[in-house]
Amino acid sequence: MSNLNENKISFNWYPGHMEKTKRKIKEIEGLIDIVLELADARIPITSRLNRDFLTNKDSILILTKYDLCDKEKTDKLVEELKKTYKDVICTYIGDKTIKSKIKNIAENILKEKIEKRENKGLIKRKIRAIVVGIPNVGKSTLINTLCGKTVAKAENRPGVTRSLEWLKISPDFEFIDSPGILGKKFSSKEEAFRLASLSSVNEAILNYQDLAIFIYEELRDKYPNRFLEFYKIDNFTDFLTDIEKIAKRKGCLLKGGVVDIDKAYLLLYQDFKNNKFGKITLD
Ligand SMILES: Nc1nc2c(ncn2[C@@H]2O[C@H](COP(=O)(O)OP(=O)(O)OP(=O)(O)O)[C@@H](O)[C@H]2O)c(=O)[nH]1
Ligand SMILES: [Mg+2]
Repeated sequence: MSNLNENKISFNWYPGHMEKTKRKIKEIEGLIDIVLELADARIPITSRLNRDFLTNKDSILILTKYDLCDKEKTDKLVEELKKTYKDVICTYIGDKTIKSKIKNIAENILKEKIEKRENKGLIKRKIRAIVVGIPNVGKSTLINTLCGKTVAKAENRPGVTRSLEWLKISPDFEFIDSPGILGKKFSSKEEAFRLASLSSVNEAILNYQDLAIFIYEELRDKYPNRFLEFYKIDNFTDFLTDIEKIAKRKGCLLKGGVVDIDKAYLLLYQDFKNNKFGKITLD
């Protein structure tokens, strides 16, 4: 049974710049050869864009943060996703093969188009690739890797990239970096909380109690031993009992030794966000 209060999870985060981004992408759609859609390897299904733009373009799905995921689970989902995309690849920071992989796949997909241009006697031009995905998934980081130097600002919070940016440093590609996009509405509370727990939703709108309940339940159901071992708890009782135990163990206390429950909620979220429970896949 879930402790989550359905009435409290009404948050939606859809700032104006997301709508603007979609509009701007539609305006330049004709210039784009290929879409690199990024999703988080820990939530490969939930973190995909439900796109109503760039629908006629060839797309490669690139799962980032593969270093943080539960590979056995994610690899199974990759096989499923291959039915929907031209190709699906996984990557991580420091992946030395990603550059050649993307180049080969893109050239292969665009072979006919490139040959047509050559046959018309047009000069060879770089492949124009747009990188899209939810906030904080690693779009700017990937572009920096592919360009071999820092050309785009990347930080661990959503909403770092604010506008479409053409980056022309790579010898083979012109990349367009784009601000993160989410759907107008989350389709379920699980979707909303999975995205929020992995830092794709602005922290300012989060209710840490709800988030802590969600994380507690996900770990209890999917990775119970890791949770128990990390907080040195013998077994699961219920959320309130267990969060109080954590609060006491971790010194989340107010004056007079009273449990600081809000601090404990925040601690659980931060431990989760900082990958303290090992490699996980929630989808
Ligand atoms: N562990 C790990 N961290 C990653 C990976 N890719 C990106 N990151 C981190 O994720 C955070 C967000 O990266 P960005 O490249 O800024 O993400 P973005 O999609 O451009 O984000 P917005 O512009 O805010 O939408 C940064 O702290 C990166 O270092 C990865 O493969 N593995
Ligand atoms: Mg960015």
